[in-house]
Amino acid sequence: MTPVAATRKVPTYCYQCVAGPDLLTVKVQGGVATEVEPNFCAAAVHPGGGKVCVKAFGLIQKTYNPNRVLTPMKRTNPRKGRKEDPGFVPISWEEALTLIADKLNAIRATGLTDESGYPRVAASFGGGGTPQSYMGTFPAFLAAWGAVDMGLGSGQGVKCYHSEHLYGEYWHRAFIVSADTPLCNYLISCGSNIEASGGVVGIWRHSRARERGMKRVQVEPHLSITGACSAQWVPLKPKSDAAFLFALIHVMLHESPRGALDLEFLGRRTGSPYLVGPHGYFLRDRASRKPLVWDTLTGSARPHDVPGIAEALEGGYEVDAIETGADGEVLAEGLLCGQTAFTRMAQHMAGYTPEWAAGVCDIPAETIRQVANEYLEHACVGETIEIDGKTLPYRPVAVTLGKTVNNGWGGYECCWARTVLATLVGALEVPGGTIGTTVRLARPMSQRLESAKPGADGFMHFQLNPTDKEHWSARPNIRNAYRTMVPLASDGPWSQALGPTHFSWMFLDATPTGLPRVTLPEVWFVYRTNPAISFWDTAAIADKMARFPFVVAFAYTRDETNHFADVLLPDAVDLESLQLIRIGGTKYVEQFWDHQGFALRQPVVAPRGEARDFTEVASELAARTGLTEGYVRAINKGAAGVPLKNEHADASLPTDHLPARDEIWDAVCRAASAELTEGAEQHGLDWWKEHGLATRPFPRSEWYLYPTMVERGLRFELPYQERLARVGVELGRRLHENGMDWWDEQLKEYQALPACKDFGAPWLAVVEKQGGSPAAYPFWLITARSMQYAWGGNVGMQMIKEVADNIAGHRGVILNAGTAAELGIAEGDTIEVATPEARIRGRAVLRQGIRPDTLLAIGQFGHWATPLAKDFDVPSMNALTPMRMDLTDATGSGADLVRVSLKRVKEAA
Ligand SMILES: Nc1nc2c(c(=O)[nH]1)N[C@H]1C(S)=C(S)[C@@H](COP(=O)(O)OP(=O)(O)OC[C@H]3O[C@@H](n4cnc5c(=O)[nH]c(N)nc54)[C@H](O)[C@@H]3O)O[C@H]1N2
Ligand SMILES: Nc1nc2c(c(=O)[nH]1)N[C@H]1C(S)=C(S)[C@@H](COP(=O)(O)OP(=O)(O)OC[C@H]3O[C@@H](n4cnc5c(=O)[nH]c(N)nc54)[C@H](O)[C@@H]3O)O[C@H]1N2
Ligand code: SF4
Ligand SMILES: [Mo]
Repeated sequence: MTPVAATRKVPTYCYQCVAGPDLLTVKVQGGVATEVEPNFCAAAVHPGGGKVCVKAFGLIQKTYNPNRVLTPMKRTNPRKGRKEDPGFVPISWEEALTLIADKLNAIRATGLTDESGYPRVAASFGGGGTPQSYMGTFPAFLAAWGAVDMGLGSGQGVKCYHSEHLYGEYWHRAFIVSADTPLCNYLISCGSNIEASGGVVGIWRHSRARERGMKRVQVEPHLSITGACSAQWVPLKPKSDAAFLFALIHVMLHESPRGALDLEFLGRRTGSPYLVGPHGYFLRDRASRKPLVWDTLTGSARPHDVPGIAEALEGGYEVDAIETGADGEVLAEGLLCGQTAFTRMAQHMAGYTPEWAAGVCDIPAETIRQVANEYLEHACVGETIEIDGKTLPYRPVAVTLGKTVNNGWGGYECCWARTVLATLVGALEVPGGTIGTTVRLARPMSQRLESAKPGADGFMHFQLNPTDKEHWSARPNIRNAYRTMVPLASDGPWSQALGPTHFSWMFLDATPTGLPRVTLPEVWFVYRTNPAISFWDTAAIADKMARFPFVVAFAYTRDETNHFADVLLPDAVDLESLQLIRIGGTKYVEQFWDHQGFALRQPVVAPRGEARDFTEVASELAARTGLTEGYVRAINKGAAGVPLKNEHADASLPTDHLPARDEIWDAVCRAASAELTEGAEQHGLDWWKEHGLATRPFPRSEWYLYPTMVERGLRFELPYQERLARVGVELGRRLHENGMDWWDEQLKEYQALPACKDFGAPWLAVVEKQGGSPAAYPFWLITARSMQYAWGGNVGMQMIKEVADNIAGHRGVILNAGTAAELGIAEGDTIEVATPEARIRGRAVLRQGIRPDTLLAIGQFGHWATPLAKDFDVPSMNALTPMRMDLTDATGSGADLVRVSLKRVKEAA
């Protein structure tokens, strides 16, 4: 018996899904973790009351999972393949690290990049950046190493919130867009499944808002858990959200009085009054080249930033101006006819009536009008609210988009429409409205508002990848060619993972004209990602992995990706290792705090077996590759999350020797304390271990970008995308100059005012290209989150499965009960869902709450190597979704849906 005195409660954090981090305490008895509890001490500062979700309660089982990899292993079977047994045998850390260091040192001797110019070392991390909160100082090792290809993707990015990431950040510093839920009264949620995906904080905020009377309208083909607890469900056809949103704009522009809109916001805070010339570009002042507006006070055209003008929002004017297009070409000069961008938009939207949309998205025109009018009625145009002593606009209406709406064809149009809907009533970045969470492409990354720096034409600066002749990058730095192909992906630390990451896989066998031949990385590090399950066309991905010469996988259990590894390294998992991270401020999914600071993850229990802390592994690799100095320098510069030297303290580590793990984190802790308290405190690791977190207030007014825009005299770059139209023409020229015509369909997406199309059509066309007849594949197969699972990251835990299996839909493929009756399918029957190229089988789960033409495969299952999960017998849509150029949009993303056939193959037992 363990004496009661040996019971401790240890504070730590959970960041198993992107909706975190959240805070918990773990009860430890006699050195064994026995219970997870909320961190009640953090209840006052954490926006979810210091609570965690069921996934965090799974951490105890995660630690003691009998299927963990607990020693380093090496492959003994040189043949790699899904059907090949890797023949992993335990080896010592010494042997494992020597194997890896030998490969790395050989690379350093030959050169970091290969004959194509691509890094010989690649590294892939999964789930939306969450691994970074678990991998200690590994980023410092990568920084010391030099060129690394971090763009061999899994499902994150291109299957995720991709258009939102790129456009959201471009327009309003919103890597993720959220409603200002605590104040919002009317929310249109297009496939944002927040009750499953929003984490503790999101769910808490939404439940309070609904209790308060916020009306949430859930627009999606299947009645998700979020739809089920919304006021209204609008079951539209998959991939038709743009039509729905365009029709909402139409109603507001063409069926509502102008006075219902926020004319002042449009005129002052957006590019709406800018005059657009005959060629579609802004009309500019001949001398200063600034865009012109029509000043109603003087009755003349004036540059947009002249003080004291009153911009005309609508109309056409003849003005003396210059119109310049791509590559600085002068298209027209002299007396030119210009119309305001707003007028252009109004004309552009004239045809997108609710009746037109009804035919596309299968929602009655009257429902569309009802939603548009309710949105306007709730917008409170003209009202203000006081926050932190500042008077701000109050616009309690918002639109949010979920993952399939957000990426692939139609993603741009949906993001544009959503953001225009906010600007029409002045609800962008103001209390109650549509707001951003954080930045990942703009800098500085830790200060969202600070990143809103003045740029050209009165808009915010955004570092687009250059498209001019001199600076366009003809030679990509990594295999997915984000710098060459995707101006909006920018070129920061996150850009590689936000490029078209499927290209790295697709182009291995056939690199299209103009790009250097895509090569296999010589060493590939993988951690907390499982592309063989989470990406598209998973069978082909697995085959390609089998050709990688040397794969080092940090392994928690065996899985479908580390099945192809050469070396498995057991990392000390969540409750066994050490790291300090930033918490609070504003962060996705709905983490909006009134505090900010740091939290520590600490070894609650000793690592099991030979599992090692990531920081120790990173230090060893640095030492064995002769990179100690650069590694420590990177840590000093902030690669462990906090620069060790700031204006208040200097906790820098000497670079002449390798510091021990605790020495590193002690320094990080002291720098963090100093930063937080402006030098008043410099608590070390022991203090943080005891307290777990420290915060200081974060002003709520900083949730909103609007005050910064006003302060800096900036306008939101909406509705008219003049810059992007120009960039598209330039990119097209550069590509064509290099014989690259395979991006022409994507180039059409660069439009100043996007046209709405049938965005489902490309998927139907693919059926034909695969040799099928569209009529034989009448169903859409879509996917949705499960609240209990974090992607496929915790599928190996019996306790999580037990909870999830009590929630409808987890055991098979969901289909409409009426459809099932027509096809003679009963609950539990084995069904086959197929494309012309692949098929999956699973149990039929019958529901009323799904469109008759839609099937749903929840989560990402279909595992064949992960212990426990491989026996679930639940299929994955990823075996059916192809990876193709014609399903890739201009930002380089695709979407998680596919056209399929359906038949019964076996009666339920
Ligand atoms: N069908 C379908 N596919 C999807 C999606 C979908 O909705 N449906 N969503 C897509 C999206 S949006 C995303 S972001 C991606 C996410 O996809 P990925 O980032 O690839 O995530 P996972 O599949 O969860 O892979 C995580 C892996 O890490 C392992 N792991 C868990 N904990 C630890 C640990 O402590 N240490 C180590 N070493 N390994 C650990 C798990 O065993 C698992 O193999 O998936 C995409 N794929
Ligand atoms: N518990 C948990 N939370 C998570 C994650 C997790 O794995 N587990 N993953 C995190 C990550 S990386 C992400 S990207 C987010 C994803 O967060 P969400 O986007 O909120 O999540 P999903 O449930 O995948 O979104 C799918 C919803 O979109 C609907 N849908 C599918 N196709 C369409 C369409 O064409 N139009 C419309 N309107 N709706 C459609 C589906 O019916 C479903 O309800 O969740 C994050 N939070
Ligand atoms: S919502 Fe995500 S980060 Fe928060 S406790 Fe649950 S799994 Fe952990
Ligand atoms: Mo994601």
